Amino acid sequence: MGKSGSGKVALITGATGQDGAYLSELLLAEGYVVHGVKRRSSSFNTGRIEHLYQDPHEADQRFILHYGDLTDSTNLIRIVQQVQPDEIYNLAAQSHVAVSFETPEYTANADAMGALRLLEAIRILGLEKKSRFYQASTSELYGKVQEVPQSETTPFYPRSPYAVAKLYAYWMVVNYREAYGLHASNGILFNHESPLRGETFVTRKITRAVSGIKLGLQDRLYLGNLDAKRDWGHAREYVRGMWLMLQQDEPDDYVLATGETTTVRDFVGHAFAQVDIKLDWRGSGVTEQGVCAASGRVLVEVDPRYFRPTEVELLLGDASKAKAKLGWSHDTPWQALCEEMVREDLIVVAREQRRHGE
Ligand code: NDP
Ligand code: GDR
Repeated sequence: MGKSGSGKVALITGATGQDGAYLSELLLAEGYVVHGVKRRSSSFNTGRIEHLYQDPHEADQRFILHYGDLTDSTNLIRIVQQVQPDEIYNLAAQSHVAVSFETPEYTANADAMGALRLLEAIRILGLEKKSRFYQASTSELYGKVQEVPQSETTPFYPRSPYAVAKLYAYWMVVNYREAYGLHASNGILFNHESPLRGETFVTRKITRAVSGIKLGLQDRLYLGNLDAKRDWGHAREYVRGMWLMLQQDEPDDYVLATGETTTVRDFVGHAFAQVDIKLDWRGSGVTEQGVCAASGRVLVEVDPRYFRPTEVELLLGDASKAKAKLGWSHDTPWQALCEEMVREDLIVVAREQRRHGE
């Protein structure tokens, strides 16, 4: 596989996901040849990277997709062998915490064993000195609150099959670094969102619903735990941190976070305010409702089906290490992130409305 621009070749698993799309853009802009792994699916799953697509018949391709799956080790070994990557970003995962309670075994296979399969591929192919490795670790590792804010030294207490699977991957990365001298790093990333966020994560679910309600396509938004607190940043800024980790002389583990935490309820209120709807909150717990102050209409209702068997109540990250050692910073406060997501979803939902009307 040829080299151009920066002279580096990157392999991204999960290239079709939110972070994969932003990271692909960043690495292409940095002059990399980017290889992405995508899953076979019965419908198109490349919407987020359509703008990066290059006709495979073009000469000097810099963005190349391979079919693959984290549950298939022979496939992963073959791709790594073919690509000979300087950098591997393991972003692929069953990434939905609530879904992991429904599919714990699959989640372990993809999220825990998947990381191991890639680390082993590096070793089997003798690429320990060539291929640097980034693992998409998560603030979900902190789970039940042990310390606030959470940093690289805060003890882990995972609270979902997703988090337990990611805990295994985290320690495998540390172990392969220590045992075999791999340049392997964990990014312990707190929640990061964008207009490309999957539609079933809470921020995007909210901004889509606000747009649907504003445009008269949806009556009500049903949510689970409104008291949960998250440290929400912008995905575009977080993928830069992933890249910076692999540019360091030494591998290490880093928290990326904004240092501010917000309840789901406040995010909902701010999102509705963007379409000039002021919400009043009534009731509490399962009876809580968000009511339009002007019309008295109930727009938000709690539905216990969205509660999780075990919840992560509070995430608030301390990214001092990443700031000091990587020179990483974030610029987008959660309010601006929310505003951008509502703005984009008003466009997306109106387009869908026109398409359905045709
Ligand atoms: P997404 O859910 O948007 O993307 C996940 C990607 O993984 C998609 O490309 C998906 O493919 C792919 N994938 C899922 N299962 C498999 C599999 N078995 N084999 C191959 N590919 C698979 O996640 P994000 O982009 O938000 O997150 C990226 C990574 O970072 C994930 O590992 C996530 O767990 C982790 N993370 C995310 C945070 C966040 O706030 N966004 C915070 C901390 C960690 P398809 O498109 O076909 O579904
Ligand atoms: P999270 O993100 O679980 O933090 O994992 P999500 O947006 O799913 O939930 C955030 C919080 O909102 C509460 N919540 C709801 N969540 C969803 N999805 N749907 C609802 O209707 C709803 N109502 C309330 C949740 O209970 C939770 O407290 C994300 C993923 O990207 C992971 O892959 C990543 O590792 C972590 O962020 C950091």
